[in-house]
Amino acid sequence: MTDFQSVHGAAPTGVWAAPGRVNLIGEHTDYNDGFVLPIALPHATRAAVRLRTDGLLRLWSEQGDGKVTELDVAGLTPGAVDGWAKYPAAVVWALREAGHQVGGADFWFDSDVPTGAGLSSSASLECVVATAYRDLYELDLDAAGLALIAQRAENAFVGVPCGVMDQMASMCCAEGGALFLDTRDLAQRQVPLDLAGRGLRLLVIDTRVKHDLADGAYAALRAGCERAAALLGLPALRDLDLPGLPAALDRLPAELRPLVRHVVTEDARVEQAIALLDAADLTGLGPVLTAGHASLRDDYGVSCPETDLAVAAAVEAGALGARMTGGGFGGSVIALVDAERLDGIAAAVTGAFKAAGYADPRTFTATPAAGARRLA
Ligand code: GAF
Repeated sequence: MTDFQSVHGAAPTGVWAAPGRVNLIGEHTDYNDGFVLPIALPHATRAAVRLRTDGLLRLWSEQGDGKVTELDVAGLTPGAVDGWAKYPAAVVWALREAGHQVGGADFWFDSDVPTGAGLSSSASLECVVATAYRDLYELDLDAAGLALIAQRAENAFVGVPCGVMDQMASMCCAEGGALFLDTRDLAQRQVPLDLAGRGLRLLVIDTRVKHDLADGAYAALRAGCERAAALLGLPALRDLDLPGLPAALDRLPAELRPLVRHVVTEDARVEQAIALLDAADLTGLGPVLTAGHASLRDDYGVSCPETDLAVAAAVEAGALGARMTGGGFGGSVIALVDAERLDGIAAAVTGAFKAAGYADPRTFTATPAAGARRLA
């Protein structure tokens, strides 16, 4: 492993970390002004940083190609930076675009957030840069403000029209809890999630089917939701509730109905999950997760054979519930399981993948970890 000093020739000023996430429930609701319920993963991107006075951004990653990427912050333009370096560059660009007087820096990155697994590795990279810059440049931005900068970076510089969930999760989650977030006004509540105390585990199954949100499918879904809201005369699909759903569906063209049904029922599932967690009924969460997966598969169309198989195999082997997490089109599945059944369920999923001729999934358990922070 290379360290900051050997890459950049001096000691860093500090070290920061920002985590990846899994979302418990509330998928494809964030760009509809709806509710989400993510936890931060123990997996994080770490950055050692030292500011520069010459306006250069010099970026090096343990997971990169062994070369320093050098960029002039004044010349940063959307679309002009390729590969992983576009994420840190995007955040510096977004900060400057928002009027913050920030310049260059030397960065050393190291991440154990799996990439392309739907676990928000890019948001963790954006958020660690945003947090380090906030501290080093003493910017007047709170965690939610930094999340909005990181989202703007991803939307306008990287070119992915994502909602704000991943950046808010990476910035605002707290150890031991899930983040109940209203994406309309960013009102948030930390909801205790003592899985271990209840003899439960959250199994994460990375199907290793790489998802790529920049490929257009995500943007098309988002556009479909916005068109449906406009046809219904609503600011966003968030403004439709379960009782109003049947009449609203009647007013929409057939191709938009399943999208709307997913978003409205998914917001209701988040509220159901919150009620269960508030009542300390963690096992009751299981069927809500599985219902969420069925909706993403049958109505929203963002699951894939591998995520469907992981969910089916986990539930058949005794999981209390399971669903894909994140944007979909591959990526990861979460399964809520009794601790003593964890190994058996992981083995059953791996066995089902083998039998289907799929690559071995990567499995690990997730405990709710802390959001972005300074380490040293
Ligand atoms: C991706 C996006 F980045 C999020 O904003 C969210 O829409 C999610 O997909 C689906 O819930 O992770």
